[in-house]
Amino acid sequence: MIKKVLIANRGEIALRVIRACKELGLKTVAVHSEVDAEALHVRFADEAVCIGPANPRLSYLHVPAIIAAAEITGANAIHPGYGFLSENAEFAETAQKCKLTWIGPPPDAMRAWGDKVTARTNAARFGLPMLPGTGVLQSPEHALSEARRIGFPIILKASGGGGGRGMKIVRDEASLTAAFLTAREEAMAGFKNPDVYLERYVEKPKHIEFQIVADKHGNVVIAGERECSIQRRHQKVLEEAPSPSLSQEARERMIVLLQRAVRETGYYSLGTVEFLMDERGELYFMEMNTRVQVEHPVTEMVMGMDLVAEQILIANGAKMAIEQSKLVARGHAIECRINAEDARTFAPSPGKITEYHPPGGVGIRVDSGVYGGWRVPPNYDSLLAKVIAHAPTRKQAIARMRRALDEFICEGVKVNTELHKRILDAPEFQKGDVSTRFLEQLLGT
Ligand code: MV4
Repeated sequence: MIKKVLIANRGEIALRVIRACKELGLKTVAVHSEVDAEALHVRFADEAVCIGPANPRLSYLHVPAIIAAAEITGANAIHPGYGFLSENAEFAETAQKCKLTWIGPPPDAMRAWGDKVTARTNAARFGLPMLPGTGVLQSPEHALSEARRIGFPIILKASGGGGGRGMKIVRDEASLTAAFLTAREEAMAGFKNPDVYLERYVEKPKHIEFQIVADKHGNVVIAGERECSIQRRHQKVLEEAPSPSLSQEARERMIVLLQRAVRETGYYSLGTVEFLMDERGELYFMEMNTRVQVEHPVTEMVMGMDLVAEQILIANGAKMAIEQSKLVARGHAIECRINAEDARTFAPSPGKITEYHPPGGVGIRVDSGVYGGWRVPPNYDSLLAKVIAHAPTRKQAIARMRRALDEFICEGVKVNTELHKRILDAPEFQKGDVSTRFLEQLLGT
């Protein structure tokens, strides 16, 4: 039985996990780097252990230090949050060997979905809709014959990549060989795996992802989908649930397919299946993320569930109480990621927060890891807080978010609240018809 959870993360997600643990009556252990000694997750955990210097390789990514911290404090479970070690199957396996309950999926499943070529094979086997594409490309000649079969433009992707890393768009035969060879080299350098594959390229896709919740007893629910098209350089900026672009018929069809696929694989814990939607409204499998996502609160708000609590209970072997038929989105939720960054250059803006006043009021939730007087360190990503607005309709959720952003006070560091207001005010956004190109169009870049 899980009694004490070590949270191998920092910032708002560490706090989010601590909150779930407290409500479940579990003790919590925070780990932190030297520059995070005064961070909020350290203050709110029952115990805290300093695991190394600011450099994440020597602290939040340093497996022996994290395992030792669990040992010293008597923690018997590990929650990895998102980022850092959350999708590292070796870390999950090491934790299990050390008799720590891994609050996540089976390590073998993490490994299989983490390899994008294997993931494609699995998704196709379960009957998920796929873009025309290939397995591992063996040579420039192989790449060329496959690209001709599929038709240009194509996109080369690294099997070890994901989340937009290691991709190359190729528009004609003449550029393919060079692109293939460079892609292999970059994949080897970046992911220690030279394998690349190709897919038909979709010019102006939408990004829609489905939330999986599955227990160890074969119970699987799909907690609807999120619209995540508003992003910059593969960093999501604003997400919503449900997606304004998905018909109820398409949603129901995908839920049936995913439920069967997840049940057949024996996958458990949380998971997110990412799809591209093309200009014709067709969905295609992209990748599966085997962790809790930054944007999970929009699903929680519309579904009225605590995904992190479910994840912990599932790791503990509990049978899920939720039924698919009861999971109908109630209203609409929008999340704005508040980053410490320069409005013009998007460069990180670390420093001391001199004044901090998060919004509140009906239908507003703020998940944040900061407070007034705290110094935002320059060593980690720039996410300070997530503002989530929940309302009966999308239009009301937009108005509520606009009001909340007007209340948001954060002085001392630069924040991106004005960017969010521009998005909310854009007619295309208000129509609910935005692609992954929306933000570059809005910014004129
Ligand atoms: C694509 C694509 C177009 N066609 N695949 C980027 C993240 C990774 N999960 C997949 N990505 C893409 N794959 C094909 N065949 C365009 C993207 C893409 C993208 C996808 C989702 C959200 C934002 C994106 C931004 C640029 C490119």
